[in-house]
Amino acid sequence: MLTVFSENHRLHHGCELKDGAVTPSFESPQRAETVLARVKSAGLGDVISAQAFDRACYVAAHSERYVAFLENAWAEWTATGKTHDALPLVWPVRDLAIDRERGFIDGKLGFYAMDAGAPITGGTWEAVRSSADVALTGIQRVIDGAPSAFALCRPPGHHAAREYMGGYCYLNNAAIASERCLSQGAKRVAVLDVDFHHGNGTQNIFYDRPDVFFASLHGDPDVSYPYFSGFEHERGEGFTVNYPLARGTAWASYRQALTDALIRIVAYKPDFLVISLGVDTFEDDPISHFKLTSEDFLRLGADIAGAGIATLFVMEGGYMVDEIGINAVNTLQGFEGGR
Ligand code: SP5
Ligand code: ZN
Repeated sequence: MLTVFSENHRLHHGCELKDGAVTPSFESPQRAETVLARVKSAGLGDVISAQAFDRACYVAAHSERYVAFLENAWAEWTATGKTHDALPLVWPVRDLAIDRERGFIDGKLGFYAMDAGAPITGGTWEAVRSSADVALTGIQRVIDGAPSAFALCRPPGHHAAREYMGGYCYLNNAAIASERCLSQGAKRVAVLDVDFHHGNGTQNIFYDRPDVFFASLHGDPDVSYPYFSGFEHERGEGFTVNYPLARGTAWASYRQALTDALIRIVAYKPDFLVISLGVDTFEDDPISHFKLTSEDFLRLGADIAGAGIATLFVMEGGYMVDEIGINAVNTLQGFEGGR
């Protein structure tokens, strides 16, 4: 399987708040390097660089004003004299909710963010757009006839909605790739999100859309980030399906939900399948609580292959342990073995 990669991911290394303290983010440059090293040592296939795509490809999944915010946020932040990472500190919740962008950067950060988990640094925009280009380059290969490809995206994307960032995500790489399929002639696309966390951003972008089916398997929002979405009753226009799973979920019960999701996806008859591939379902992931083993990721890939659909894998989460490389590549090799 072909892997698409961009060295520009290294330009983004931000901070995060953990239990109230500012620390280096778990979403670190080391993650993508660990996965890339495993792609090479496992002999998965060629690695190519991302091509640059038009900004209009990002705006297909996001609003114009949100993309403009991402492009300009660092310049507006540093114009106020600050040199450290930009984070939002105030949000327009409930009765304060307005739909009018604020003029000042501190107001814009709150307006365009769901949490304080997406810091903006001097290199963030370049890394973020390159990550989207990685997904676009990968999906173009699949559109052009490859049975599969791996977009080694960083930063990840599935928490990014049409108009807000959060959870380490800025542009929604999987959604941007899905929109590319449709603009290139596909009739229907399915997105299957197997990251530990609910793909709230992807759900938001496609919630009222019959041409994109979205399924997500994730930690129950009663106890897991992002807490406010991913419940079973969220069905959109009938093309969204959520599988909130209990703390401690291991392969046997995970597979039941996966099988149900894949049956629905096959019945939908999509032209392409986009997998939001987070490996934070691993038993030793530091921020999650599922119990998948490295061998289970081989089974995950083989089950996805059973759908028999041309597939783009888009890297999402998975943190802090060397096994993220093994687990991501096991999924891809399981897929190739299962075809
Ligand atoms: C792409 C992706 O996987 N984003 C995840 C963002 C999660 N951000 C907040 C996580 C808070 C988890 N706190 C649990 C602490 C366990 N010690
Ligand atoms: Zn995640």
